[in-house]
Amino acid sequence: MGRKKLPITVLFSVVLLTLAFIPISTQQSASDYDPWNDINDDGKIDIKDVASTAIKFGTSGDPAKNVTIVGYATVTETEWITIPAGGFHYKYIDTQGYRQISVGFDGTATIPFNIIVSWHVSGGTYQIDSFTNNGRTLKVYEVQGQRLQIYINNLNTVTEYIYVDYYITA
Ligand SMILES: [Ca+2]
Repeated sequence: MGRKKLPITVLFSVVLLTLAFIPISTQQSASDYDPWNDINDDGKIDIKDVASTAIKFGTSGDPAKNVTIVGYATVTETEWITIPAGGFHYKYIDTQGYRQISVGFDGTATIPFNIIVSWHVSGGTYQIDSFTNNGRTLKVYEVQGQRLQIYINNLNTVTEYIYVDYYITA
């Protein structure tokens, strides 16, 4: 056995001895399950979690934990947009940290709305889609940028309205 492994072995032995002296009356454990102690996330605290901690004994660093939040992982929003004759509207949706976005367009105009969708990344923007909308159009995109940029052009000679709704998933 190398000198380096000795402190871990000693610590491991102490942990095993401690476990041996925990009252057996509770059968499984002296306290309730705590997911923060379940190092390998297999739903039970056992010797594998103890071993994993023992290996890291003596190390130090930033205690902030990288976690996945369950629930609240989606964003839903709807908006009525008014666009004057011959005008346009830019809509920006922040998608940083999300996986997928679904965008719905609801508008009826004599001449359909002209819509251009782009991703904004730190280096600039790049177009991913271009279509006309008259009625309901639903688009689904995998997140490939920090924000989705939607350009809507009203080609009519009167003010038109379009309803935009979106749903972002983590
Ligand atoms: Ca475990």
